[in-house]
Amino acid sequence: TVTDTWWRGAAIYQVYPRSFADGNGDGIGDLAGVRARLPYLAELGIDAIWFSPWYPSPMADGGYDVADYRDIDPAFGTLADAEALIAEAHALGIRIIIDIVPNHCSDQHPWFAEALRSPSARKRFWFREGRGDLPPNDWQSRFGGPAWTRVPDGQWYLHLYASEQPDLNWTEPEVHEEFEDVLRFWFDRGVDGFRIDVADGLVKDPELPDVGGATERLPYSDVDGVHEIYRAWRKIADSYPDKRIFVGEMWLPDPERFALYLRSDELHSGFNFDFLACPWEPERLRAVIQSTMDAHAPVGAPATWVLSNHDVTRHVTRYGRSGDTGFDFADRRHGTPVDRELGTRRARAAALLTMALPGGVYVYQGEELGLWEIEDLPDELRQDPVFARTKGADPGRDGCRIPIPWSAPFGKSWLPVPAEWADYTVEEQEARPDSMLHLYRKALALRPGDGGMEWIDLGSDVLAFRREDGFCCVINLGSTPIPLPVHENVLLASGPIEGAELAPDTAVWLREATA
Ligand code: TEU
Ligand code: CA
Repeated sequence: TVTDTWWRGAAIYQVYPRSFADGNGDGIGDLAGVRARLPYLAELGIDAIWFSPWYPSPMADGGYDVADYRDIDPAFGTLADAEALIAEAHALGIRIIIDIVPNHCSDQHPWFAEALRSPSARKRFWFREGRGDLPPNDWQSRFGGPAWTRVPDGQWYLHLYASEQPDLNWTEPEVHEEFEDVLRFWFDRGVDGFRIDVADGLVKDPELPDVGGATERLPYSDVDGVHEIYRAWRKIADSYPDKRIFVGEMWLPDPERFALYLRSDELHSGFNFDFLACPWEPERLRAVIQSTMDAHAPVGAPATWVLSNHDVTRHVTRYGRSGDTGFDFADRRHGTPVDRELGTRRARAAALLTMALPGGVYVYQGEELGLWEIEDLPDELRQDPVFARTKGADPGRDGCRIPIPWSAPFGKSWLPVPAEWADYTVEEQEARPDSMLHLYRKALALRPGDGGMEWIDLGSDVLAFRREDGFCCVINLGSTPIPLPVHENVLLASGPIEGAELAPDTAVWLREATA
């Protein structure tokens, strides 16, 4: 059913197209593969799919280097395939959100090709003279190395990511017009919303000042003028029937600055990445949940909860690391041992935690199968530019982008599927009632709506809260079992319930008996 508020409590499933499902057996996921799996996603119980970029791309950054914003990469299919997919998803009650990448484009985009040919056509990008033989300023690429690359005639261009991803210059009206037109292009084709890549980064301080040692309020992140862009975009979304939405990707340290993007005339929601950096500790988790709720409440936007995505170490692995300190981008490097059984137990509990909280929840493909980070990929197979730009110091993000194991044996694929995943296939998990897949299905079916929450105090090692209609979630984060309140009915548990006790690293959903 179409409602105006569908997005507020939505469960949104992230498809990374290259790695989801391969319809034609060439080793690369594609739209035909997704269409064949729509019934799987409908049965899983999600409300929408977010597609990582599906546009024509040389794939220097897995499609986040877009060469044409109005078409589909031939490896994935055609525009007609996308239109059919949108229609089929809608028929199953699933909405479609697509990625838009407005901070930069591919160096193969016609605009950049033109800029390289003629210095007079460079104003859509950030071209500057260097300082002698040095780049124009000290900015570093988020993938490692300098954020500037020199072209043959001696000028330098800015790229906050790979050198194949030149940053667009949003002081140019033409850039605004182009992206507004791209929004309409896809809204006209039935897309329900956009995930905005690097949403905080579009506007730069035009002075391009050195950052020195600064780590906050950088001249290329969260610069005030960016809000004007989203006010214009919101008007476009609101001009369409049925509710069309934006979710912004903003990695900002300050929850109040983050909330500014969620004002009622800007974005509908934003990714809350706090869980990615939060270790599995009751005090820290409680604080993260509370600060998220506190930041969202004044702007009236729903919170969102994210455990994994295509950029970070999968959370089974994070939660299984000895001495888990939460993810940072160095996490991939520290290589401490992983207790996968522990990580899986916690991932099961974390699923019940995030799905019990008010607001929206994101499920990254494969998290419903309990997949973990593949850390031992041979270097020659690694494709993420992070690996090359850091000269291997950071292995990059390929380990969370391994294709989904639908059934064994596995065919060829652009990254190899480990043999061990034969025990974690969709087919295998369908047949096993205690599998992660069945836990996700039950949880998505039973999760509460988008009302408020109220903490219940069951001691410092326990996170417990109440939602509407007597729904409660209790998680034991301590190292010893805790008694379960006996008068309550168990709706779902992340692990076996022995007698009336909740084991460590286990979550339970209960319905309070009404007095
Ligand atoms: O990511 C934005 C971002 O800055 C980080 O998540 C980045 O991936 C990390 O610093 C690398 O270690 C978005 C996309 O999610 C990511 O996949 C793209 O690579 C990036 O933008 C550029 O488009
Ligand atoms: Ca294919």
